Amino acid sequence: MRYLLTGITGQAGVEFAKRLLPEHEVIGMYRRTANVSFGRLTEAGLFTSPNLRMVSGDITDYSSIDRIIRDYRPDVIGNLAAASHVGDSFKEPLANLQITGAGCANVLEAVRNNYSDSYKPKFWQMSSSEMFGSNYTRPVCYDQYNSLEHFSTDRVPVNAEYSDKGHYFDDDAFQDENTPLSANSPYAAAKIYAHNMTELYRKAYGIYANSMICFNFEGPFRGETFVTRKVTKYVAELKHSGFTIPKLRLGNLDAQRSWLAASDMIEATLLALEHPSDTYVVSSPEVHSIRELCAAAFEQIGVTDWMRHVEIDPAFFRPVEVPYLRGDSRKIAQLGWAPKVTFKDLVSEMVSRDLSRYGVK
Ligand code: G4F
Repeated sequence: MRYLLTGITGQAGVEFAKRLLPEHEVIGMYRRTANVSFGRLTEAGLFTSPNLRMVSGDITDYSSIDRIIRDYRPDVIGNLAAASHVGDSFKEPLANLQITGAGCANVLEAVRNNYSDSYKPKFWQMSSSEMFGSNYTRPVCYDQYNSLEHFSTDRVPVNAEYSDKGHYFDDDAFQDENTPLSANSPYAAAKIYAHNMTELYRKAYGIYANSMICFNFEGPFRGETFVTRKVTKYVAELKHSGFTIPKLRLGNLDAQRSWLAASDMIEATLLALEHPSDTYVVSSPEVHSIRELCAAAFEQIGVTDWMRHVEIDPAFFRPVEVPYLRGDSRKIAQLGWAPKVTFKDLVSEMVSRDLSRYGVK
């Protein structure tokens, strides 16, 4: 099989390449810039793989995608390209519209224009749980679970007391494929557009187009400005420095996410491609706050009073936050998928990799 991956240089691109390259050909689309970085691919030992062909193209440029599809005729096309930092999207909202939103439409349109009786590639869009914004679904009929109501965390008072479980929400509040979408960032608004176009191209043009609504997926190749990697890298640097570096500056510690291992997200995406085209939520069942993330990461270097090393910096608060994400992945689970990596093991793997990057045993 020949896969075309847009956004090959990002975390998802490298993780997909790692999984696919031993058996498949991968065409990796990257944007040619003065300082383009293949650091992740090189560190993962993939850059020299004979099955990897890097081609330059720009997600905002329809013609380059059309050319790549015509030249290489990939069997499967994954759109991983996005300006994926949610906080940054508030600073450059229009760039997000072009890259994250219109970029997906460019790929879909190129697929449509190349589709024929003899060429029917499969497409998937990396959609995001950020698209749910403040919305969640709750069962209102507890014993049957067949009566559901949609809520918004906007209704939660700002100074609401947290429950003794460490969070405000009931354990049965969740997001699934039927939870209404509502953007809390320019990034999410662009992702909603891309998701809608994916479903539309499936319905209107009969194109095979999956929308994978992925919750936060993490791993050692996560970018350093995302909160998991920011914490695990700091922890490694702290140990390396002999506990002498300045405090770690973080924003909202109470946001909660269903952190998922990138490897589990990949298995779900590849499994979905074996089935009729559809939309799936892909999430870990575990929900943890940033506080719990810090506790787990610092514990690995023997620090329990981690707050001593952290300073709250308002610069990292977002104008609008997504406070609570807990995915219900029953639909993809029915196809036989289940996440394998626990939150604890995920954080542990990320800290270990950062410790080894600093040469700390
Ligand atoms: O790590 P984050 O920046 O990820 P976020 O915003 O949840 O988005 C990630 O997951 C999405 C899927 O749900 C993807 F679509 C998206 O592309 C990206 O991969 O922030 C996680 C949480 C937020 O609530 C944020 O406010 O951590 C909070 N946070 C607290 N301090 C911080 C920080 N986030 C960052 N990046 N940096 C901080 O210092």
